[in-house]
Amino acid sequence: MATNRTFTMLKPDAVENGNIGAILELINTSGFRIVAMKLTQMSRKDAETFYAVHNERPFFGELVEYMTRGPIVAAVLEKDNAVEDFRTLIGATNPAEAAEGTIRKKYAASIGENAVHGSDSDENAAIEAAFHFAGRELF
Ligand code: 3AN
Repeated sequence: MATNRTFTMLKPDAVENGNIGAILELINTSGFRIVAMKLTQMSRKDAETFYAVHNERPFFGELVEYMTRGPIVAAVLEKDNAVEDFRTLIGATNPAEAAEGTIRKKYAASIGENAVHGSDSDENAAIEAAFHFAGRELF
């Protein structure tokens, strides 16, 4: 995958709260091109694998429950400097610390349910995109 791509999930709370459209609008107007997208639901095994890096953390069980409780929107986004610019657009992990205008400031309720995921490196963006999408689903 090119280094100008990142991977995102609009998490179950964002979908439940009817915020898919508003968040995609922010993504588009911030200059990201959607190159892949689907509504899907993670199984327990999917979530445990996707978040394996956190499996020793005290919130791991809660994180897996949350991420599997309903559908998510998975997407791959393209833009110059995509990973860093998207992390800026989503804001801090804890919405209480997220900057004004960020997606988490606007749409996230708590550190545990924070509306949206953004890859933290080009390497992880490629791994996460490949977890959810086949090559032929990327445009
Ligand atoms: P980010 O999503 O900003 O990259 P990470 O990778 O540190 O943050 O955490 C992954 C996910 O784990 C977060 N999006 C959040 O849902 C959950 N999480 C992180 N820290 C906590 C915490 N202290 N308590 C509960 N859930 C957390």
